Amino acid sequence: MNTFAAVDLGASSGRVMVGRVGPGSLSLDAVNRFANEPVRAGGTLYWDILALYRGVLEGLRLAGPVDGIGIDSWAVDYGLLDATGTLLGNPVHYRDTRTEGAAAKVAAVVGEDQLYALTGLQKLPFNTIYQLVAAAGTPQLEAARQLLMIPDLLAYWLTGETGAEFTNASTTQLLDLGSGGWAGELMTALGIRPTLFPPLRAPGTVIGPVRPELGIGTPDVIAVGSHDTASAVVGVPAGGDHFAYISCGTWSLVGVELDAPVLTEASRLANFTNEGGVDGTVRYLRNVMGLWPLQECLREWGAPDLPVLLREAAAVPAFQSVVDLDDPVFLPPGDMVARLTTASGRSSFGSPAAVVRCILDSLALAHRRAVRQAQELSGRHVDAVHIVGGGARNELLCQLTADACGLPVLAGPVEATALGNVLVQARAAETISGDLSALRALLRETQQIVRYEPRGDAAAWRAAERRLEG
Ligand code: LFR
Repeated sequence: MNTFAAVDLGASSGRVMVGRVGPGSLSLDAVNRFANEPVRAGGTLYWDILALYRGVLEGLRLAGPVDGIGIDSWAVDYGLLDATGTLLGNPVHYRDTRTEGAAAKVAAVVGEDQLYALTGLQKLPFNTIYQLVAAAGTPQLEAARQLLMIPDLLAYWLTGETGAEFTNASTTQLLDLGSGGWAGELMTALGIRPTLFPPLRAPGTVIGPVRPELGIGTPDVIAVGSHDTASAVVGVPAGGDHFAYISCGTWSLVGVELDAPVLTEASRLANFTNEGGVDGTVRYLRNVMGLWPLQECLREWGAPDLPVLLREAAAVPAFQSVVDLDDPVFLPPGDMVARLTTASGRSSFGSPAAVVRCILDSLALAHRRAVRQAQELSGRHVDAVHIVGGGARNELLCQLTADACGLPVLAGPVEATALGNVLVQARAAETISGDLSALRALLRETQQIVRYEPRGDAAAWRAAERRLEG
């Protein structure tokens, strides 16, 4: 039996978990949970990276002796280091509006179809490529000598080693899908210095031992699927290939796992992405707005009791209002109830429960659309939908998603990301062995999964979808 610490940073909270792994056994305990509270200063929205690092260090201290440490976080964001390796300012939050207009600047240099053929990525306004184009010419970027993605930055502080973990690097839209290396020519054409980017490292490689002066021992930091969604997909307890997954938290990442990318024009227009996964897999998926609108409403309402609100929402009649959650109008923080009200075409919702019902009906519809499109565009037929992450706890959402998709939903584990992180470390340390299907078999043996059968009225969901499209 070996022990591994998983550092998992999400957009609203971070945690350090300890996984105990042996052949046929896998358990996970949280040793530290901490809020991730972005800060707006001087008009820019930043991540509070030092508060996150403090939470990580405290968690690693509480974890005690471990056989490895793996770090994952949300994607696309980065810190810049100067020539001495010092962080140049706080990393900017991907929801900051600085990227407005950047996509047009990129499109003027490289066509959107060419960019898709090269990188396979969906166009999200906050991809690293657009953030760097938006930051062009700033003294900070001029002074930068290295760019480290968030998990790589934390690994650098822990070990002194720099590098770019592959799955997360694939979300920058600066990776060449064909060669699997950095897209140097693309960078140069856009005025982005290729020398900023450190060499790539594959999930499962040892980054280096923790520096002794940190006082937490000297376990190895091991590269995992450092994009949280890459680790979450490892943590999907599916048997076989015919499944769709929804990694559901702040975002819903909805898709299928493939061996090769889908680069058709239809795929590009549907904004499906081909992110790099663990073991050479492709995360073929679409970003759906997820629980973010609900999280923002809860913040606005002063954090009411969610289980009570969800029970009330379950009693609200379905489809009173549906909105298109894919609309970028919902991306930034603040005023979420007002934005939902405008989008719904109503003068008011009348109650928080009605707002919540609107969000969950709309999210289930968005899940339905993405699961269908993933199958049509990839040719992969699915016969079940796995929901992992915090959303797996939301019974109403799981049931509505089963109803909307007309497929069974298998919900759990909630901590799929940390489990995926731990499993990749355990395999690298040779505590366990096998391919992704062997890792998933271990998850099925050890983790609780709740099954929701589709109920009711397929015609009502079709009608709701048409209402949204019309
Ligand atoms: C989920 C996630 C998504 C990515 C978004 C922004 O936490 O990593 O996969 O598109 O956050 O980084």
